[in-house]
Amino acid sequence: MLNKILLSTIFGLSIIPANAQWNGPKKKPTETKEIKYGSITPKHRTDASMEAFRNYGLGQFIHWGVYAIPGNEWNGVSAKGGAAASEWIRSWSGKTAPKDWTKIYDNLYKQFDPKSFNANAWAKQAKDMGAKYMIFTTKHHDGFALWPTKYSDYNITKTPYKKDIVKEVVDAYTEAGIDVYLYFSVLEWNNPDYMYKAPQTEEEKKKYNRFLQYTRNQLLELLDNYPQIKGLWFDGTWDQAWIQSYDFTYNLEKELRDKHPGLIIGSRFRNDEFGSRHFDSNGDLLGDYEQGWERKLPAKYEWLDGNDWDAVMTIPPNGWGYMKDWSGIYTKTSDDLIELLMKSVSMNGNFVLNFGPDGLGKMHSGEDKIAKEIGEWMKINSEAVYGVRHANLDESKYGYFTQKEDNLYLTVFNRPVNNIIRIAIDKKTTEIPVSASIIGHQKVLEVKHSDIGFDLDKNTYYDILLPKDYNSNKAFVIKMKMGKSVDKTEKLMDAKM
Ligand code: JFZ
Repeated sequence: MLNKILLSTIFGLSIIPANAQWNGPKKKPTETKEIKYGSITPKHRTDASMEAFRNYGLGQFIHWGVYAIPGNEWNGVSAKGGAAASEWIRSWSGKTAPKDWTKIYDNLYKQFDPKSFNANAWAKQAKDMGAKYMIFTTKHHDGFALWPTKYSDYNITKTPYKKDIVKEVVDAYTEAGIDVYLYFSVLEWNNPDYMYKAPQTEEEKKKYNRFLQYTRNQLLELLDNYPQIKGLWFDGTWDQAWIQSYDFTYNLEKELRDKHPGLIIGSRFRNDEFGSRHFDSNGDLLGDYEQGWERKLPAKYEWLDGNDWDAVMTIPPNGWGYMKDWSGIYTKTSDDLIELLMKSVSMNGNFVLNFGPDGLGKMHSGEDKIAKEIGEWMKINSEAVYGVRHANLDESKYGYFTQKEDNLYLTVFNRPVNNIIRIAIDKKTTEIPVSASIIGHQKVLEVKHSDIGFDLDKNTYYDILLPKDYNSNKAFVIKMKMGKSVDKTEKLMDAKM
């Protein structure tokens, strides 16, 4: 919310509309409207590509572009407070901004020569971390293209590096068995044809139409160049000019899908003719999954209304591009991130962790550390992450449930002092935990039925006894086998009052 206010008032560049807020359950419209440009995809695609998306669990985001060179500072002066985020540094303004900053920024590409860049090393790190898909910035709001686009000169071939970075990334990750999605910002700060407000005059319409055709050309070009990609991750689609182009974007979505069967597109691509974004005016999701969980998670599974979704997350509080200096800010720990990961997958979402490599192509040392720690954890516990689904149980104060067939997982973040993990099971269900163990730990855990007999309680309880000598300084996963109940819960009489 604060971020949105900042973006719209300080920079006055683009305004994220209020209907893109993700603070609670979506209000369903009370009446259905006649919509011509609404959702064109089923609520729940069941094809192989979409099933793969649902099984990823963990992903990696990479924000890379010429903003990596300054790394949120210039000549030792921090852009903190002067720019919305490190990848927004071009819009640095106020007292701390260097003289002629925009000009300096727009010439940075002449120095872009990432000598340490090794796409295979990035892919290996992502794989070791446990990522099953990755999203790569082909072009951020500054308009700089990391692939040799035919449609703009502001691209990688004009840098000393010259080579097609998007190709290197797509090839390396695909080779490593990680699915690739391409991030694409429609918004372009320094394209003279770009417009924030809807075009009014004939001349403006002509100009914006050129921009729309340019956008279409680039997208078709990306699909032609990198046919292995699984999806497109859109951004910068909140300005009025784009919102008013619903006829164009509707047809473009169809064209992209026809050209690339199985393509996965999130809800941040387009809107209907009433300006309704992410969800059309009848409340139907636009695109294949909900793309509004950015630096935040749903508090309740019910808010999601059965839609697929992903959450994208930064390690610093904000800032997606490289940030040289991590001092003086809270950076999330691997414990924080593993908890966000498990919370996401427990609600059927994918968790996507962002990395912002530096101007030479190296990850921040803090990111290296996080990737390693998450990877070590995933090596033991990933079966509670991949291919799992929301478990139909009451929330647990110890951690998060996930489920796969007859395996129920509880990732424990809060260990009780008495070492008894109490699982609440609906009395009406016949599936109960029949055995339990800690993943990565040999010992079988004792499971006891503790039918407490609370009056009017819909649940009965199963106690899992943790070995007192089992110590862990990270979250651990209790794996339970679910099976048929043998001892029937006694039917106690409920009090009449
Ligand atoms: C956008 C970009 O502006 C940012 O630089 C980064 O690439 C991020 C992944 O996406 O930022 C947004 C977009 C939407 C919201 C917030 C930040 N939103 O809807 O709350």
